Amino acid sequence: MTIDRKFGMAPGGFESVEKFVEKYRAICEPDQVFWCDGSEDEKKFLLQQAVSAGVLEPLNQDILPGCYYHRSNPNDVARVEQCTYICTPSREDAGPTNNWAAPRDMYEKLHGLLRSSMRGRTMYVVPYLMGPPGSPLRMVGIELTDSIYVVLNMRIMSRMGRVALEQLTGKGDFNRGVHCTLNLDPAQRFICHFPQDNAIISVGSGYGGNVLLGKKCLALRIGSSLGRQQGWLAEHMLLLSVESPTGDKTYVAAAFPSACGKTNFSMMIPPASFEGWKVKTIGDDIAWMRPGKDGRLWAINPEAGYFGVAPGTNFATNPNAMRSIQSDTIYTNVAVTPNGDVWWEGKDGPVPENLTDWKGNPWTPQSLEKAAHPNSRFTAPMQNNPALAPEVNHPDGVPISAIIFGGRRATTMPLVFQSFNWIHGVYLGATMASETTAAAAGELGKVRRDPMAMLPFCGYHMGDYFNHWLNIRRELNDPPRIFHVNWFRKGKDGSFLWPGYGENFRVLKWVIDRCRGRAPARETAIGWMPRFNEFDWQGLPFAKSQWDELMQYDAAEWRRELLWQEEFLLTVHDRLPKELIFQRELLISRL
Ligand code: OXD
Ligand code: MN
Repeated sequence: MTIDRKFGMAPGGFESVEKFVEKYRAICEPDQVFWCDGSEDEKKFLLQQAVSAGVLEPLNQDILPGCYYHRSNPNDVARVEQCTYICTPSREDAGPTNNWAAPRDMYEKLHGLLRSSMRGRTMYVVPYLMGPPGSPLRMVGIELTDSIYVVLNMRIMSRMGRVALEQLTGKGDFNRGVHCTLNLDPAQRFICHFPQDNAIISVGSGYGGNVLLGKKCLALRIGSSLGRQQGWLAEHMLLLSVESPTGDKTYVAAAFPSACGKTNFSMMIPPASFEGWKVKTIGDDIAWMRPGKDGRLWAINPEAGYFGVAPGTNFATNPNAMRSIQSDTIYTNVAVTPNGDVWWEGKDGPVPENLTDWKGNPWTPQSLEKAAHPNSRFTAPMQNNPALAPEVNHPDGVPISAIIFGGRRATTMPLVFQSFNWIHGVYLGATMASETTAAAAGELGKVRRDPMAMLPFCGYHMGDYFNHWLNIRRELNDPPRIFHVNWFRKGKDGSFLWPGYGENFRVLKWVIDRCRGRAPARETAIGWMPRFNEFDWQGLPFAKSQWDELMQYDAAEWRRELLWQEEFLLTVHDRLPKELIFQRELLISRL
């Protein structure tokens, strides 16, 4: 059967889309080409196909209407940074923190792997739009893929189908993405970016972050590179709005590394004692930001769904996420109950007596392995989120008042402090560090430098990236204030000093009050900090001694921290802006 669907209309740039599809059809030789239009009928059809091919299993439709389950290959469960390449013409432009290959060599190798790779398979043509229609920052991508799982996830994560083609310009200005599962041999797994061609080729994986090309590949790696050329920022940041009881709204962006709570923070519900305060989600993972004509920094969420980490998500930690994943959600690598419900470590309620684990094996509470993979995920449409901000569809986005950087640090970093100014804030972002998580393959819990949470996602030289941040300041009359937070500091007994989750609203409120000139602070060597009695404690008994431990900056720890920051800064030294070297000197002298 050949399903060869075209669109009745011919939007601008459509010819070049056809040319691109034809080029890779000739290389990959699929049995059929399926053009996705994003319609409801098409969704029904694709779901049926996915179920009959065994790619998806329907979950219990009474409990989880429209929800499906997918199990990935156990060798393919996370992003693979070691297989991710930035293929710029010169190695220096990719910088020392990225893997690099010469574009010509990499195209040759990938086209070799792609040759005849889709025989007996379907090539899906997935047009997708990142950003609201009509936004000056919007981008169109075309992803060619042989994975129906990818198509159905892209349908949730982006504005997919006809709407994307309608946003094409006559210049054929779209991202060219090719994904082929191959045979999932890790030795033939390559996630490659060609920023100069606005192109991505991903082979040998079926895992989200490696294959949903709109997300990490386009929105961050290619996006950051285009942003540098065009004067905007593509960042690994959540976006939220905070509405006060008097109705004023403040917009905040926050960069935390993967699996460090961006989704939770973006969907936070303030503690009951903060009557009248509302937090609304704009995005949970990626922000595109540009200086507006008014001199403020304006941000959009390019995505349309959430690809969130399931373990630890429950009605106490993130009620809005739980409500978002009750329908029309694809679950990947969680555990399944005998009646077709889903389960993961840290879900509400008692641990079930019997489960099928993420590998498809029977599981009981006595089992030694985890039932759900630590990086198991849900893919849910943003419309499901009861706290979705209406501004998410505004083409111009929202004006940002505060940027928050944060890492997962058991020591050294206090709960919150504010930078003295933009350059100092860029220094805080540039020297950020965090413990590694299951979102990427590799050792867990190891502290590594992750500047602005962008280490795995910056599509060019990190030194140039810091410079770009400094240059953006020149376009802003009213720049966002910059803060650093750490929800994960531990006491001497190894337990967390801060309750986190909804209680993080107290920190968020201090941040907003600082931006609005409503909160005093104490100047310290590392930045502006709240005093115990300046923090809003209504409804939370919290000991002053614990606060002191949480907010302490220890001279010996900071000496170590400085040397370690230096080690990272040396790796990008050839392009490190001098402003950051001076910031380091100032910090040393203050300490
Ligand atoms: C993600 C990640 O999936 O950062 O968002 O790994
Ligand atoms: Mn992320």
